[in-house]
Amino acid sequence: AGCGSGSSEGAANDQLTVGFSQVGSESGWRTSFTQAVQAEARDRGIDLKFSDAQQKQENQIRAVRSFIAQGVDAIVIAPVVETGWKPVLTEAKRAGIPVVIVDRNMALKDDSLYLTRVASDFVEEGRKAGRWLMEETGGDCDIVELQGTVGATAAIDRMTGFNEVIANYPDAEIVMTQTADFTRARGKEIMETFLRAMDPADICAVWAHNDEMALGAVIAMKEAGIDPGDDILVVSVDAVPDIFKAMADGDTNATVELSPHMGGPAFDAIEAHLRGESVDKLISVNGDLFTQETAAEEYQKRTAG
Ligand code: GYE
Repeated sequence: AGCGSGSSEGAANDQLTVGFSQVGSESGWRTSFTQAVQAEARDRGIDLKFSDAQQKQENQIRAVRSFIAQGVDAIVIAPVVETGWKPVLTEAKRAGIPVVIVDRNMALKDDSLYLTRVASDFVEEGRKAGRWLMEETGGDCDIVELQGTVGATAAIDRMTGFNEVIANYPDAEIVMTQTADFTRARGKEIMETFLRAMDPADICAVWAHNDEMALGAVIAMKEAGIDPGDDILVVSVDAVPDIFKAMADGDTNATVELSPHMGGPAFDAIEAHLRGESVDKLISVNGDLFTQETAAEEYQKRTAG
């Protein structure tokens, strides 16, 4: 609303301004998520103030304070890590600005500090990856793990879900684990250190908390003369287009989808709240596991147009 000379004062005043503090651009999934939120805002005529935190919480806190100072109508935060949010959310609350948490979570005792959270069940994503791997290997598998960002819900919970499943299999074990910060470059580096630290023939699978790190690990394995997807299985989370290409090529084996379309539900909640309606405290999105079987077809679908 509110464009052109014919627009009434009312229409211009109606336009919502929303501040969005995003984690960064560490992964393909993150980029899709940013683009999806921006497209959704555009479709609704929302004025979106976008801020990229480059994976640093202090940048996010600064951005949120600046949104408060600008008097935005609402703030959407995709937090880097879980802890440390209470002070700035209290400031937003005092200013009467609703906050929606998207994607990763915040550790908050007081749920009046936010309006709602839009997220997937990261524990379940970890379980799905674990179940697939246990089925594939008959529960006999020495696993190396590439963890996401330390302190981030997506890393903590995916690890929890996966470990919960493999705990039921005495011959399945995480033999090495390290954070690679959700990036491809770090995924490659850490995989290289794993391959140096043990005999690659003893590694059954790579479990990566996101596709991006899995893709980095694939490069490391190829450079070491290993056939990823075959000599060493690879399972990850996100379902970005690149991983479907890798699966179609036989380089990785399975991924759990995480929808990047969380902007719509977040804006719905903000709009409902501003109309005076009540909003649920959690809005869930869910995804399935995909394998090589449908990868070529999925890749086509997801990259067409
Ligand atoms: O899986 C990863 C991104 O928080 C769920 O962050 C998100 C994760 C996602 O960098 O690719």
